[in-house]
Amino acid sequence: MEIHSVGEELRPNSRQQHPKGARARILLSSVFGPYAQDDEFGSRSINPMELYHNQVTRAQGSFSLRMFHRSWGIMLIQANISAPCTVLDFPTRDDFARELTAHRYDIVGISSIIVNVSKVREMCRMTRRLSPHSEIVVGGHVAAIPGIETMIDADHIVRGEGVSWMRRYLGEDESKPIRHPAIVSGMQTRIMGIRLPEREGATAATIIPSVGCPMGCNFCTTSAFFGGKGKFVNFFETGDELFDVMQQMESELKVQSFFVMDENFLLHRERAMRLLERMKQAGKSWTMSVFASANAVRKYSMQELVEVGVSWLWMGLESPRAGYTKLQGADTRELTRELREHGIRVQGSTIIGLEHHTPENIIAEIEHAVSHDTDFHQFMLYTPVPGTPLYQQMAQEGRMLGDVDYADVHGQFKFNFKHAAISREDSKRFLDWAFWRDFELNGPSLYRIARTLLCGWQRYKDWPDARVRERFAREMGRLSGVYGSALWAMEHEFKKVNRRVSEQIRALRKEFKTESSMASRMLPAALGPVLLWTTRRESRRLARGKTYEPPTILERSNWVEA
Ligand code: B12
Ligand code: SF4
Repeated sequence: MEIHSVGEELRPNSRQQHPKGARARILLSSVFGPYAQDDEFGSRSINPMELYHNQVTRAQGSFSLRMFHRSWGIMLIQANISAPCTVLDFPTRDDFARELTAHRYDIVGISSIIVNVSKVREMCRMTRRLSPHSEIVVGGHVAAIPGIETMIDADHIVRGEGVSWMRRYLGEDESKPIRHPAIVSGMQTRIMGIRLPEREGATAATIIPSVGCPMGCNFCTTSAFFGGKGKFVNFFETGDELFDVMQQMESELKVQSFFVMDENFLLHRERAMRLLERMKQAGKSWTMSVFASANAVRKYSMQELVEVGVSWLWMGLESPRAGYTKLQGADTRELTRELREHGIRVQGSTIIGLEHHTPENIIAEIEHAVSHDTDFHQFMLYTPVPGTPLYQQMAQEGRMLGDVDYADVHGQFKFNFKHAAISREDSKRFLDWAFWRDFELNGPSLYRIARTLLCGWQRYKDWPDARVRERFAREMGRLSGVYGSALWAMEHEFKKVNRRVSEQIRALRKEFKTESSMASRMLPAALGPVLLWTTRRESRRLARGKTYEPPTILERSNWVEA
């Protein structure tokens, strides 16, 4: 068995090639579900396969935003090889077993992150039994676990970027340009007890310009996995390349909005500005959701951000006392306020349990975080993750707790290390309190994003640049009636539990009414009570323990039946 690390990948090695080359038949699978339950394979009910409900809106009950995201890493690999390939996303164990025996696969690739290592072990075991001739390749963040080679029975374990590794393994040209797969960013979206209809073009397309981040914060696993400080892997270097990919996705998926999966999109100003130039030339009124650090955001004027189409921004807030370079010189509270006034939804991210946190100061730090009044707020425990400089440091200092199951190292449970001042039990209490406090003070995120949209609309509805005007008008036209109805239901639901929030929601609803078209103004009277009913029904379901699972998806490419 071989472990391939980022460094090794750069050297072609003929011994690493599969004998069948690009004729090899490949199965690429994510780990099996169900996920939102406690089981012996490492599923945890508090760790569902959902972005928002897992780590952002989990305390918001039936107002929590629920949706699933595909496994983009294996989709990207599939799109960039010429071998016959099946992607099996979110299978059950039975689905995986069935697929292994239904076709003769030469290669079985398993994609996983660290929490799911027990599932990888089980999938390797199943593959050896049901498809003994297959070579097993394991990739993704799970490969960063020290001693992984003794924990799972795989032929290759790949650390770092997977497309170039797989191309080399199949004897294909590694240097060929990356072909971007058409990815609909989210699916089966659900809020207030209803599943939103999935119309073509209504959901953003995911664009993956790069993996890794050169900032190299000590706890950051994505940065470390793709080379660490000063390094990252760029798939699309220039604004022109990015524009072409986005244009292609626009026509394939009929979208005008994009979820840009780049750890620090705004850090690369030259690329973003060239993209803007091309958008202006072509009259594109695109919307973009991006991740960026505060210091990178500060490289742009608000007008530039709005013109590029940034409408949703995921930004680390951490703590003003943490001393991360990415925050230097940034007053994140002021920045958040300004962004929202320009119609940019902010998703803040705060770490609980930083080195300087103590039981005495943590409440004030959480209060500082929630006082940002972001549209969404992610809270995560400070977690030394294998492969990161922080993990190395903690291991050297003998502070890693030995008996923590990897399945519980997901940042939403308890510390996996010995904190100087906060106990393991208290770490969870403070984390849960942060989510609760944000919800209690700022209300449902759905209300907050409606408020930000309205701010943007009021500021930009008569803006000289037609692309910008059109973007806000599009969103307002599509959503104002729905938001008005949702606000009506929220206002009523909160009347008894939190009068202050209910009144704020009511004031916003009135404003929406004045800004909406006649049809949208009428909608809340009909749709509002329905939403109130579905919300209450959902609350009862959740209280009974209802959870949601992503659908199993199977996609074949370059396929000819054997
Ligand atoms: C989308 C996403 C999700 C989606 C799920 C996606 C899915 N279908 O599994 C959701 C939102 C549900 C999710 C949940 C969680 N996530 Co998540 N997620 C991401 C995110 C934002 C993007 C992943 C992505 O597509 N990246 C782009 C692709 C191209 O990169 P990639 O997946 O790494 O793939 C490349 C290589 O790794 C490699 N590769 C991958 N698979 C394979 C397979 C083979 C065979 C080979 C050869 C190579 C290979 O090749 C690819 C191309 O280079 C990343 C952050 C990030 N920037 O990557 C976090 C990330 C992967 N998630 C992470 C975590 C911790 C979680 C949660 C535990 C967090 C939590 N508490 O909420 C849960 C776990 C849920 C569960 N039960 O499993 C961590 C993983 C840390 C680690 N070291 O294991 C990351 C890195 C975020 C972070 N910085 O902490 N996540
Ligand atoms: S800026 Fe964000 S993505 Fe980049 S290294 Fe730091 S935490 Fe990771």
